[in-house]
Amino acid sequence: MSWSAKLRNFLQKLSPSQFKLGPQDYEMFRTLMLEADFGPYLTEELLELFRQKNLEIKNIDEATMFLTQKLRDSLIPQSSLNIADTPPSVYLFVGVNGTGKTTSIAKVAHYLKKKGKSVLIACADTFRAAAREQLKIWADRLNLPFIGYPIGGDPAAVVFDALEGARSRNIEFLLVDTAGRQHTDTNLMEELKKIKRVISKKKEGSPEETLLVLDANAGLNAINQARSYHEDLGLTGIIVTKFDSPAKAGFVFAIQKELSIPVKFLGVGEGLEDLLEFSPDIFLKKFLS
Ligand SMILES: Nc1nc2c(ncn2[C@@H]2O[C@H](COP(=O)(O)OP(=O)(O)OP(=O)(O)O)[C@@H](O)[C@H]2O)c(=O)[nH]1
Ligand SMILES: [Mg+2]
Repeated sequence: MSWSAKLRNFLQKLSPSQFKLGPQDYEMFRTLMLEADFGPYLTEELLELFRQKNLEIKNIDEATMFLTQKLRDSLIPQSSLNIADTPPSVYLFVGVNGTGKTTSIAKVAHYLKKKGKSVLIACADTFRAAAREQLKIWADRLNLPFIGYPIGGDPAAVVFDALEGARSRNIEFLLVDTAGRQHTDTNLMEELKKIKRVISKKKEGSPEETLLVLDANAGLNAINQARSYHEDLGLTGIIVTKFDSPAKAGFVFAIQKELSIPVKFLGVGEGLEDLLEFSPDIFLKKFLS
């Protein structure tokens, strides 16, 4: 059952003529919101708002409208990609294993290419041969240049060379794939910090985007991932993948509330075209469907 259906179900139990929530109702309400992965902060804020508004809300439709508006207000509006004054703009894709980084790189490359931009794809995942192969296949399909090192190579060195390559060929966008890693793995997070440092040292102000890729199915753990990655790397944006699955990615509300990181794209499938620019309306529509 969708969250909004559950919400409606719950509200319907209340007497329509005397629309007023008691302490027990608030507890049920709290559970409902935590179930939607809103996280404790937003949940308490919404409850408080509802409490203040309680007497003014006369029926279920009004209650639903009130909540929908509050949810919309808590989302950061559409935010475009950061572009470097001097090309290339460097976009670093990071995240835990299997969230959809490599696929998202292919989609973003396709998105930029359609806008007539030149793109270089670099593989800074030197752990798995398959990772390099996977990205290379996408680059070939897109007919875009690719740079990758053999297994065991230094991922920071790939980035160094890729930046040189992009500059010498006047390429506007450099998209860098990285190996998946748990936010709790200190050594691997240090490696990512190093990759980022190498980029910043070689090109001031870069990377223009450090994008955390989050799986819509991650639940509240997504908030921990975002918090840790943001602390270590300073994120500029989030891509929520697998938004085509039944998962509603309610954690987006919590992340935006706590960390104020914009969501730049939604991944809605495995194909190149399955990428949507984020907008609160699109997100809410699916969320409330
Ligand atoms: N349905 C759906 N599947 C997706 C989406 N994005 C990625 N996938 C699938 O998720 C799986 C993992 O995607 P990858 O792009 O390989 O993930 P990754 O983050 O690069 O994985 P690692 O490099 O191993 O950490 C693949 O089967 C993708 O096709 C999406 O938006 N929707
Ligand atoms: Mg990958």
